[in-house]
This record gives sequence, structure tokens and C-alpha cells, in this order.
Amino acid sequence: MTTSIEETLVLVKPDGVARNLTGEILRRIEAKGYSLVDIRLLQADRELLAKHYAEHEGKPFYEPLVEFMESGPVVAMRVAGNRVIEGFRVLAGTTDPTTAAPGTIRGDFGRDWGLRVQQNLVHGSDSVESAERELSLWFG
Ligand code: DAT
Ligand code: MG
Repeated sequence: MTTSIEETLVLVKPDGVARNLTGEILRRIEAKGYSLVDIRLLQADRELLAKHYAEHEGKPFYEPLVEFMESGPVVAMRVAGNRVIEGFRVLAGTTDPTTAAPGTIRGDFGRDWGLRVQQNLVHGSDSVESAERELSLWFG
């Protein structure tokens, strides 16, 4: 059960920032007991997003995903805690906001807008390796 303290990358995507949900998302992270280590508001460029989403290159939603992510400012957070990588993914809910469980960020605030990519408010790293790679991309 006991594991060492982890760090994860959380992104509030352009839909979350535009809908003024950044505070609500951070509130949930802090209320759960995780710690905010660093935070920045930025406009992501294509080069950063191509690296961030390299695993999805070639998929039908890849280009719409990159265009969505560069459509407005995002908030990047470095968040720490024991098992925070898994824990934030549970707080976020599953990828498809239509079926994400109520009580999760995506389940409570997301829906399908009939677009070629799901707009689902947040990103969270999915493994220790992804977290290290993504944190160095977004925070250097
Ligand atoms: P997650 O963000 O839950 O880790 P992912 O890494 O598989 O999901 O995909 C990245 C984002 O791309 C996801 O948050 C929303 C979008 N997406 C994923 N699969 C999709 C699909 N089949 N159709 C539309 N958008 C999709
Ligand atoms: Mg992912």
C-alpha cells in the first residue's frame, strides 16, 4: 500500500479555463489532500502539444485534439502526493464525458459537444514514466 510520494501533471484544458472551472478543479485536488507544487497559465504551441500527445499521432482525433489544445490558454499544475497519478485519474473520471461517473470532474462538468475530439476539461498523466516526461515538457 505505501508508496513514495509521486508528482503528476494536471492540465486544465482550454474548455475548463474558458468556463472558469480552474478554481473548482484545483479545489477538488486540494480537498482530496494532494498538494499544489507549481502552477502556470500558458498558451501551448504546436511543438509542445505534438510532444505531449506523441502517443496519439496518426489517430483520427489527433489533429482535432491538437487544434483544441492550442485554441486557448491552459493551466498546467504540478501536483504531489502518495499515488497521486492514479488518484487524479480517478478524480478526473473516464475519457468520454458522457459516461464518466457523476462525482468526477468529467462526469460533473463535461458532455459531448458533437465534435471530432472529446472536450473533457482536464489531462492527468497516466503512469510514473508519463508524469516525468510530461512534467519536464511543461515545467522544464
Ligand atoms: P485521457 O485524457 O483520458 O488520458 P487519451 O490519452 O486516450 O485519454 O486521449 C487524449 C484525449 O483525446 C482525451 O482526453 C480526449 C481525446 N480522445 C481520446 N479518445 C478519443 C476518441 N475516441 N474520440 C474523440 N476524442 C478522443
Ligand atoms: Mg492520456
